[in-house]
Amino acid sequence: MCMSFMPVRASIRALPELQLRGLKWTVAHAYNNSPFYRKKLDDAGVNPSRIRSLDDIVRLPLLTAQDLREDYPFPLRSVPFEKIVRIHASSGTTGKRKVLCYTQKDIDDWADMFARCYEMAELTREDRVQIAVGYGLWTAGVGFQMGCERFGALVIPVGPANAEMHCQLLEDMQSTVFCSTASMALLMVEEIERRGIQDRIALKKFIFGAERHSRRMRQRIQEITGAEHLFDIPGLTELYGPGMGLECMAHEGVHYWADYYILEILNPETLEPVLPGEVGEMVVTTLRKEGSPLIRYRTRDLTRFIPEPCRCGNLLPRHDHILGRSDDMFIFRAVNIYPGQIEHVLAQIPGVGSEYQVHLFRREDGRDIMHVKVEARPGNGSPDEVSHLAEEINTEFRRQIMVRAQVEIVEYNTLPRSERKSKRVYDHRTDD
Ligand code: DLL
Repeated sequence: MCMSFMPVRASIRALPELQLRGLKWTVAHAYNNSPFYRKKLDDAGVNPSRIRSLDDIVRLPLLTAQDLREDYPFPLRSVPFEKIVRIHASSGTTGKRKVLCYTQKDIDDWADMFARCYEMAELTREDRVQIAVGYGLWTAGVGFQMGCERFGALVIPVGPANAEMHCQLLEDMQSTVFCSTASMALLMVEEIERRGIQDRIALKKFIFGAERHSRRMRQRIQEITGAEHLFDIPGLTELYGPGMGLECMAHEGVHYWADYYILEILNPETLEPVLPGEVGEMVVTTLRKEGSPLIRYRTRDLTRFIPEPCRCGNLLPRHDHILGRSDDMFIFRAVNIYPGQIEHVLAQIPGVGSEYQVHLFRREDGRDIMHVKVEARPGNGSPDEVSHLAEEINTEFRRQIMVRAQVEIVEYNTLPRSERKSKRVYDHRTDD
């Protein structure tokens, strides 16, 4: 049996005390060791000695991705260089990368948190874990690997190699767990189906994250492989990397590691806490991170707390899947739309496949047009079926999102598949 990385009942009872200790430590550590944080806290008129209860967290100033970019190349660094053993960076589509520093203790804490993910997914040391996410500056590959080694299962560290190599290893190594981005999981199972090797592989579980996935994607993955469990895994570079929580065996949301970070959910406009169960932006404060601690970091990710006790029996608190990002929202004819709403509508319509794309155009007369390409499910291709499907999608868009779109049904497997994070919304309104 593996050693347990899960906190026991007594330590859950002591969680508020542990969080307060961690919060006080983090604020003092950042204030005393990072000129950036010292200035930020001084500007906000907060002295670390004023943090006396968990409620005092709201006095602390919020931190944004912009702050990290301005303090480039070592933002938030709160230890001398001799204590830093590694950096990671997010790819940063806009401007400078976000670079984060790790001490050896940070790396160990991250490995322990990730080992807890595998424990929660009920792996054993007999499991063989094929890792299909990128290694390097990105936190993904090394995160999945370290956690697996700490847990004690066998790692097959492939990275996002070609589907050929993955399929061969799935057969030869008889891998039981596949770890990837959500897009890569879909791409792989479609390849497994195309090759007809379902009976020659031993996959039982998928752990995927790095981007949102739809119910349809889950269905396809389970249909093709017969996998028993699929687990959504969240994480971000700023907060160690992947493995900051995991969807549980009851598949009702994500348990997160409240003994390593405090999660607040704020209304992104008023920046006030939302009511329990309401959707808002995830704001995180680390409790033990040395290299680049986070104090009230605005992640831009949207979710909600799930306040009820979980059926799976795990006592750690829960949030819902990440429902979108506050900066993913686009405005179409004065309606605010999140890609998640589009997915939600599509997921309700039988006959729709797992991929879609939204293209936004502006006509010469200034009117905006939304063109949605939707893949049909395999075998739903007759002209009658196609026109019926397009009509149904259009009706539901009008009813549920209150927009009128041009819907084009395309054949299954014609929209691009990605090994990394997929882009599904293309706004051409600002193209020249
Ligand atoms: O994507 C870390 C990761 C790698 C997580 C592999 C899980 C698996 P970044 O590149 O810094 O880190 O991107 C972080 O990706 O703020 C979310 O917007 C999004 N994201 C990550 N996991 C999920 C998920 C990695 N499970 C950003 N569901 C985050 C939805 C996710 N979005």
